Amino acid sequence: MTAQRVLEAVSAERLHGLLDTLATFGPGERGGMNRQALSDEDFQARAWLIGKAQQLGCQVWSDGCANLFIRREGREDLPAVMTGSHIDTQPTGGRLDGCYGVMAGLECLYALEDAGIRTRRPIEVVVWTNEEGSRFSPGAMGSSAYVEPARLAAYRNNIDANGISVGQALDAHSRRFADLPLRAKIDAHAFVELHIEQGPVLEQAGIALGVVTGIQGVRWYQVRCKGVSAHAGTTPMSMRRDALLLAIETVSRIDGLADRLAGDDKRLTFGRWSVLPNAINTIANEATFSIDFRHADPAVLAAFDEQLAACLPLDAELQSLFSHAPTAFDPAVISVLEQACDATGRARLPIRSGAFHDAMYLAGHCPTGMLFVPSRDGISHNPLEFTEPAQLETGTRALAWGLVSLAEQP
Ligand code: HGY
Ligand code: MN
Ligand code: MN
Repeated sequence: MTAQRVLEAVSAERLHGLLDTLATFGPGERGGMNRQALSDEDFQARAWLIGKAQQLGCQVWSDGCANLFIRREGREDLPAVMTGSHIDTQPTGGRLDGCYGVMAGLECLYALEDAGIRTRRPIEVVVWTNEEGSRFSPGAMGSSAYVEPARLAAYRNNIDANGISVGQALDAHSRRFADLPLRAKIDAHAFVELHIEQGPVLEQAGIALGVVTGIQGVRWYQVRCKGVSAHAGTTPMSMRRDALLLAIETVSRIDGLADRLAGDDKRLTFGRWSVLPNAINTIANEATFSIDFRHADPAVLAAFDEQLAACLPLDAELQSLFSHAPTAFDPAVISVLEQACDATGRARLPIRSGAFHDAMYLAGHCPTGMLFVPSRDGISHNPLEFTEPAQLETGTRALAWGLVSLAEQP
């Protein structure tokens, strides 16, 4: 069967070579990655990837949000089967988050060439811009702008920590890749994203493949607590308004709210802080922190939204940075991906994603599904992020089978 031939044409050596080369662009500390969205390192990685794709005979497009579409034509001009993920990383990220899904997709195109197979439908490998949201908010920016282009205008005004706007970074991308044709949103037959689990479930179950049922919802906020800067040595405690102490008390109240609403399912993170003036001997007049809250139940997310403000000091500033509802993937795509896992001969497990992915937006555009491979010790967003090479190969083989099966559908 065609899908099986492509599965067997996947080359482990070529896959790991692609991952190793991609990892040379934007190396971070301790063997990890720091390839921020639309940075020079991101542009270098994109230039390399575009060159590989064009050598493979693929056409490459971009769009207003610098998403990259690597297209291998089919026998018929039908809506494509799309796969892909992101290549921007966390500041102290790993080599696989996002990158694995893009490289595995490219490897599937190589395997199709080696197998001499032209699928009925075109197949596209996509690089979605700024999925991590660590340089620019919101996360999953490229995929969200793709499915709803009207979002892009507002995104272009968002700025990074150095005051550079998304618009400036996107315009730099347009200049750097001026000869890439631009393409607006088109119909797609299906979208499949292969990704590392980034959690402990598959490893603890001893199972090599996850068929993802959906993604929990996410809320990102920023809170700014205000105080009065004053001398650390002379100001009696009773006369202080220390913004950082206010923030710490506020964090404790938000933690209590999340405990009440989510119990053991709580996923609450205060990951990004800034304290001003950030001087040893001056009382902070401003303490700003981020909130990342996740849950699978829309009612819990709504309750968090409603009750959050009551946790804050009256003069605190609260800003919503990003929000996405829980996502359920398409049953027909899930069924194909289950068969794809079975074609590898390895066990599979249904699993809900704790992390968000570009697939959460594509699910609103076309039938969508995801595949997971295990993460060692459940670690991700950390240079220690690791998946056994054989598991990366198995995931790629399942992806190949699934893509070809979908691309042969009428
Ligand atoms: O934050 C997330 O869930 C994703 O890994 N960017
Ligand atoms: Mn990711
Ligand atoms: Mn990530």
